[in-house]
Amino acid sequence: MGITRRSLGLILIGAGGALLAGPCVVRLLAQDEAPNRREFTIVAKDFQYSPTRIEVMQDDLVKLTVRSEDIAHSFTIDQYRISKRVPAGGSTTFEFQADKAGTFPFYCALTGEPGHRMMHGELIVRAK
Ligand SMILES: [Cu+2]
Repeated sequence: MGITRRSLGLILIGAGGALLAGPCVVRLLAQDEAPNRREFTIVAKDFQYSPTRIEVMQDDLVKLTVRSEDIAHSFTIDQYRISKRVPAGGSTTFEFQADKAGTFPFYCALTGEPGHRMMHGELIVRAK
């Protein structure tokens, strides 16, 4: 008995099929676990942010635009090491992955005028 040429061919085809199936399975899983994309715009004006509260799920990919409708401001979240300057009358857009769950204050770190210190809000990241 032993392996005939024909059955050897079938075995090889079988092995090839398994190899091809491998990456497909991985790709499907990766798609399943792809982070949700969330998009927000925060307006800074009169030493206030609006809205003052942003809520996302842990691991969401967050795209944030912060727009100033008056003077220059900043947008800072210490725990996420985010600190962005927002130009007067302009905006800044950035992305981050909300991988840490919890409530994280955001604030304006500029010091030129006392009003900046009143600018507060919070990012809420709900645990998965
Ligand atoms: Cu400010």
